[in-house]
Amino acid sequence: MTKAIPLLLFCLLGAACLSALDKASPGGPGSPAAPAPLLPQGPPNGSVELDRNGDGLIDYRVYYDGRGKVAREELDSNFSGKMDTFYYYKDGILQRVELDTHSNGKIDLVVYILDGTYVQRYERRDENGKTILVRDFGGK
Ligand SMILES: [Ca+2]
Repeated sequence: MTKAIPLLLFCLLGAACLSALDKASPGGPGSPAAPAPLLPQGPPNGSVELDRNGDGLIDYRVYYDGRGKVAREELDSNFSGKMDTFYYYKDGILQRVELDTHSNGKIDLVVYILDGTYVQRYERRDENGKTILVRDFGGK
């Protein structure tokens, strides 16, 4: 089970960010697949919403900080009508990803990102929000 989680994580992050990675390739060839904001710049202290599949429901929302850099993104990765993936940025650099992998409205996977690219640590949570697994890859 422990070995399956990184693959699951990779699939989730990868699926959620495929369109962003098509447009941007941070670090160039050979670098790990890094989530990138769909819309990295926007109105200072503003937000933008998208209906990516045209079903009339917002499935992507991005909030910007006072300098117009992305501060937070929300994504409905499976178009269920509920946001299930949340990206948190500082100075436009990805710091943390929170996922509701069971689509039940509860965060069950938290991933801490190093240098905007590498998975530094992740935590698995049960349905009560209790941390049941921690994997720390070190760094800084
Ligand atoms: Ca939609």
